[in-house]
Parts: sequence; C-alpha cells; structure tokens
Amino acid sequence: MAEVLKSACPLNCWDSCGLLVTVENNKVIKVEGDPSHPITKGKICGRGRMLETRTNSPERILYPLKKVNGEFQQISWNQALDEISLKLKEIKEQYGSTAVLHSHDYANNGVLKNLDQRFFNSYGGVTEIYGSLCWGAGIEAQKWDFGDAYGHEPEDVLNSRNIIIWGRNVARTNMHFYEKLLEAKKKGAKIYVIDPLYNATAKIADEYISIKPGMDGLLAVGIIKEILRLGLEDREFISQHSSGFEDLENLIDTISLEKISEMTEVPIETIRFLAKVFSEKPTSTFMGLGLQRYKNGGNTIRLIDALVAVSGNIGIAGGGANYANLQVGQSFDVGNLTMNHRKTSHRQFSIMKQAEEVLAAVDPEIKMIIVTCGNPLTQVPDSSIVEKAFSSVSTLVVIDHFMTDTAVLADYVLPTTTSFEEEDIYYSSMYHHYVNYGSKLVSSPGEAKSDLWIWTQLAEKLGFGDDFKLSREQLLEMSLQSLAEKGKTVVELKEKGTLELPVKRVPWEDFKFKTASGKYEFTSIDKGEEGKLALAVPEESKWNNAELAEKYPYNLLTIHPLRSNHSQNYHLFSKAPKLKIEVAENIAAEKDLRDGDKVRVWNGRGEVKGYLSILPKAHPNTINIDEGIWRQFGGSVNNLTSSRESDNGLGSTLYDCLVNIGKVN
Ligand SMILES: Nc1nc2c(c(=O)[nH]1)N[C@H]1C(S)=C(S)[C@@H](COP(=O)(O)OP(=O)(O)OC[C@H]3O[C@@H](n4cnc5c(=O)[nH]c(N)nc54)[C@H](O)[C@@H]3O)O[C@H]1N2
Ligand SMILES: Nc1nc2c(c(=O)[nH]1)N[C@H]1C(S)=C(S)[C@@H](COP(=O)(O)OP(=O)(O)OC[C@H]3O[C@@H](n4cnc5c(=O)[nH]c(N)nc54)[C@H](O)[C@@H]3O)O[C@H]1N2
Ligand code: SF4
Ligand SMILES: [Mo]
Repeated sequence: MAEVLKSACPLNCWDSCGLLVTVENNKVIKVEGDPSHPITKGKICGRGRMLETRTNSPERILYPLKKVNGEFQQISWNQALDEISLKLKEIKEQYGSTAVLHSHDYANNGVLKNLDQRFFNSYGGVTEIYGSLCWGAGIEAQKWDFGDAYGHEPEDVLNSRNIIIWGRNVARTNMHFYEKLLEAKKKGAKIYVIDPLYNATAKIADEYISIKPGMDGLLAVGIIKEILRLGLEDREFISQHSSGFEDLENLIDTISLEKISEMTEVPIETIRFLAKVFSEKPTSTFMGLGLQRYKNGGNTIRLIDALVAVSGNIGIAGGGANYANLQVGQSFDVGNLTMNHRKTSHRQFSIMKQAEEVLAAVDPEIKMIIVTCGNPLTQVPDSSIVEKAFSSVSTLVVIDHFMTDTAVLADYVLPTTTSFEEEDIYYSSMYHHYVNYGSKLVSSPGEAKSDLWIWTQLAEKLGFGDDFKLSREQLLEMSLQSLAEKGKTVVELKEKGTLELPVKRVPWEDFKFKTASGKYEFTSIDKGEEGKLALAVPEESKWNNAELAEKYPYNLLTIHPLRSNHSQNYHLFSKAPKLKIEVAENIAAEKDLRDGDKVRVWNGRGEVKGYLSILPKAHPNTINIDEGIWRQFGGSVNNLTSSRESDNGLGSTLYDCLVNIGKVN
C-alpha cells in the first residue's frame, strides 16, 4: 500500500523545502510539497519533483567501477575499498597526506555530508579547497562591513515600503520569496528590480532598472551621492553606529553623476529616483549572488551595503542588506562532526584555481583527487584546465549518483545513495531559518551506499575506524548539541519534520556589529588600505582591458538554469536539452542573427556552440548561457569562464567574462 511520508529537499537552493514523498513497495512514486512546512507551505519546484526521477533513474550507477585500459569495469566494494585505502596509505607514507586533494562543492545540504571532512581530518589532513564559486565574495564583503552575513526572517519583507531585488533571479531560484513578494505587493509595497536581464521577477516589478553587468557598485555610489546632495542620509546611524564615513564621502567626490550614468548605462533620472526610494524607509534590499561573481564583486556588495547603511535601512524591520543568513549554519555544531583537531598536515587550494594549483603543486605533488558532492568538470571555471588537471593525477576517485563529465575521467567511481535512501537533516544558510528532517524512505538500488558508509569502511581499513563508530542518531545529536541546550532536540525535529532555529529576526537591531570596532564599518579597520571602498569595475571590461574588449565586445552571463539545479537534472529531462544562447536585441541586429540560428560563442579560453534565442529587453551587449550543461548536451559554459578570484580572494568571477559570437555555417 502507498504511504505518504515527510521528507526534505537536499538540493543546494535558497528555499530548503519540506517534502511529502509517496512510497509504495519500497519505491518512491511521487514527490510533492509538504503543506505543513511553515515557509514552503506545500509548494515545490520541478527540481524537487525530479528527485523522484533522480532516485529511480535507470542511469544510476549501481556498482563500484574501476577504469581498466580506458574502460569501466564493475568491481566489488571490497576490491574498491581495499585498493583505494591502500593507495591512501602509500601516498601518506611516501608523500604526506596533503598529496591528496579533496575537491567538493555543496550539492547536498545534509549535515552528515560534512563527515567527508571528518574522514580527511582523521586521515591526517589533506589539501582542502577554500573560497566559494557561489557566494564567496559577498559573504566576505558583509563580514568586513557588519562582521557577519545575516538576513531578515522571510516574514519581515511584509514590513517593507519598498523592496529592491538587486541581481537575484527570485522567480527562478528562490520561489518562496517570490510568493512573499506577491504578498508584499498586494499590501502596497513597491518592487524594484535591478538586473541586466529582464527576468521573470522583473515582470512583477513596479520598475525594472537595466544595468551593464558588473557596474552595480558604481550605481550604489551614484545613489549615495544623490542621497547626500538632498540631505536624506540617516545622520544618527552614521554618527552613532558607523565608522569610516569620511572615506566614503571622499570616494564619492571623485566621480560625477554624469560619469556614473555613462558607465553603468543607467539614466541619471533613474539614479535620482532610486535615492528617493531608499530614503522612503523602510526599504529592504535583497542581493543575489550573480551580482558578485565579478573581480570587483566584494566591493560591489560593500558599496550596496554602504547605500543601505547611509539611507538608514539597517537594523530596522522591513529593511536590511539581505544577502545570506549565516545565523542558520552557525546554529549547528558542525565542528564536532568534522574533528579539525585530528589533522596534523594542512594545505589549501582556492576552489576557483584548484585545477591550476593541481598542475603546479610541488612538495608534495597531488597524487590523488577525491571528488564528493561536486562536478568540477562542469561547474568549475575554465574547463579545459580543469580537464587537464583532473586527468593528470594518478588516481581520481569520484563519488556520485551518475556518470557525470567528471566521473567519466575517474579511475574509480563509487555509487552513492540519494537523500531518500538515507537519514539526514537539511538546512540552507541562504534564506529561511528552519531545519528539516529526512528519514530513510526506501532502500538503495544495486550496491549504492551512503557517503557515510564509504567513509566508515575506508576509516576502518586505514586504522581509524573508531572515529566512525557512531550511529546516525549520535552524529545528528552531536550536530544539534548547542541547540539542545535551548530546548531544540533531534527527537522534536524527527517528530515535527522541521524546527525553527533561534536566530535574530531583524539582525543588527541593537546596532552592535561583529566588526573590530563594534560599529558598521564603511572602511574595514582590520584590512588596512584594502579595507577602503573603491570605484572598481570588472576585470574584463573596456576600462581594465581595452584590447580584450575590442576583440570580445559582449558580456557573458551564465546564470542558473530554471529546470536543473546546476548540472544535476539535465540528463533526467524527458526530452534532451538543447543549448540555448540568449542574446540582447542589439547583438542579433549587429550580427544579423535570428532565433534558432546555430551560433558559436568564443573567447581566448574556449568556445560553446548552441541555438540562438533573442532575449527581449536584455541590457545591450549582454549574452546569457545557462550553466550546468553536460558535454553530451553541448558542453559547459565554463569552457569560456575565467578562474580568476574576486577582489577579496574568496569568490569567483564567473560572470566577469567577455566573448564574441557568430553564426555557424
Ligand atoms: N532553478 C534553480 N534555482 C537555483 C539554483 C539552480 O541551479 N537552479 N541554484 C541555487 C544556488 S546554488 C544559488 S547560488 C542560487 C543563486 O540564485 P540567484 O542569485 O538568483 O541566481 P544566479 O543565477 O546566481 O544570478 C542570477 C541573477 O543575477 C543577475 N546578474 C548577473 N550579473 C549581474 C550584475 O552584474 N548586476 C546585477 N544587478 N544583476 C546581475 C542575472 O541576470 C540573474 O537575474 O540559486 C539557487 N537556486
Ligand atoms: N558558469 C557558471 N558556473 C557555476 C555557476 C554559475 O552561475 N555559472 N554557479 C556556481 C554555483 S553558485 C555553485 S553552488 C556550483 C555548484 O557546483 P556543484 O555542486 O559541483 O554542482 P551540482 O551539479 O549541483 O552537483 C555536483 C554533483 O554532486 C552530485 N551529488 C548530489 N548529491 C550527492 C551526494 O549526496 N553525495 C555525493 N557524493 N554526490 C552528490 C550530483 O550528482 C552532481 O553530479 O556551481 C558553480 N558554477
Ligand atoms: S530545489 Fe529549492 S525550491 Fe525546489 S524543492 Fe528543492 S528546496 Fe524547494
Ligand atoms: Mo550556489
């Protein structure tokens, strides 16, 4: 008989939805939203629904595979684990444990997914990756300004008079916030969308502001300039709760509104108008992550923070510089799970430049790469170098559900369970502050085993099995230890399916910031000269590289796909996807291109071919290709992107990318 059971979406997404899963005869039949979830209220997206297809897909890897003479062969778990553990042992003895690279991303929000780190720490410490392709520049930026990156609770947007959606593709990537926007609009709030693409959220906006990619920091400077000219700034906040305001004043004096308008390609009247909007408090600002994937990304977020601060919208209900909500992740004791104290050796590579670093590594060279919860060949910038690096090491181990482009390169592919095949708890530090529970609903197909099982077996073979002699129950309790002191227990979480975390609903309400000075810092005191705000522009722009801009005149964005979470869903579509190249109207006119034309987009790093689609109202000279596409469907846009790091070193510059385009005959 069919049963409907509570579960949770594990995908790396803003929304962290509660699910209801129909199970019959040990098989997942259907995935729907859980109406009792306090935030997601029964609505989910297609990616969530596709977790059913993902779990039942005939393309799942069912057995451990080993590449022999270029062909994958099925082997037993015993053989796979014996051979991998022997290699790990020999590498550690001969070269040291940092000759192993752990390459990962965050494809699964489960808490017990952190146990890969426990394994590598117990092993002695491997080469780890730092920084984030996703949101690194902006997180670091908010740490400089506020001391941390905290967001308002979802309900608070209903207190806003004005809502600024700044580079977030809400309707596509953050659907429950979209619902909230509709609710706020009904209550009378005005919505403004600032984005180079006229996306689905722009359609519900009171005004859409089209901007040249990467120029948002300058736009913020223009708005601040106008606020100060009109005397609309919050003097009390500036004098009592901030430091470094003089530096900002000096900075804005170095550029005119006319120049800002020319560079951002936003009309002066619009800049003036936005100054009024920010001053009619409360105005909430919701930044997206696309906004900061530029060389100047950290500075961009800091200038927008500064605008929110100057206009007096910090620490008030209905306001905020909302970017992420790290309060959520900080509620867990992940440190207990990862056992950092067990590591004796240490080396770090930047996630953006992991491939270059692998190729350049000496003392020790990288002898083995283990990939978990990531698909670097598709998702990491500058694919040709990624391919070279990941093919160069003597042993590549990939743990995944499917034969991804990265897995194809592997020496060993180990099949893992999907979230419905193991128990875990899930949260995201992006939007709301509820943690969800997912129990094991069905058994895994073939010989697929959980990541945790794999680490436990390897640990046993390597002689530190005791570190893994803990039940899931014990591990989950460990992660919730400090919450248990506040009366939030695993028992309650299991019973209800979701728990509200005790976080601040309106962060910085007390104006006590986590910076060195305890104030909001327009200039980050800890960072010296670098801590000052700047009028920075993208690296790949006519201002920084005129020659490059001449050769490659168009800005390439590579935003997140509607129907896939990154590379996770394309192969599950009922009809094979076609690579779509979306271009602004002026490009189609200049190059005489029509919808459906086969075109090629290229730059010095590589090329991608696909079919043209004219994107109405897109900012002039802008192209978009959705990210995540597998080689068999046309190939990743990361063939074109740069592995450069953002200004503060912790973010990617995936959208800071110039290209050219032409018809394929
Ligand atoms: N459907 C779907 N949803 C997802 C994901 C997915 O893969 N698919 N991924 C999840 C993850 S991991 C993340 S990080 C989030 C990301 O969520 P978002 O931040 O919403 O999405 P991105 O695709 O990173 O950013 C895209 C938006 O930024 C705009 N943008 C790009 N450059 C600029 C700029 O210079 N200025 C301005 N103002 N806007 C700019 C784009 O036009 C687009 O509207 O989405 C999550 N949700
Ligand atoms: N050009 C360009 N590149 C981008 C982006 C962009 O906007 N443009 N966005 C960036 C962003 S925001 C992000 S977050 C990254 C995401 O990058 P990734 O996290 O690498 O991408 P995904 O496709 O979500 O997942 C990677 C793999 O993890 C596997 N996986 C899923 N669950 C599990 C599990 O439980 N265990 C194991 N072992 N594997 C699992 C999936 O099958 C998938 O093959 O991509 C970045 N790359
Ligand atoms: S992908 Fe995001 S919106 Fe879709 S079901 Fe999962 S958490 Fe919800
Ligand atoms: Mo992301």
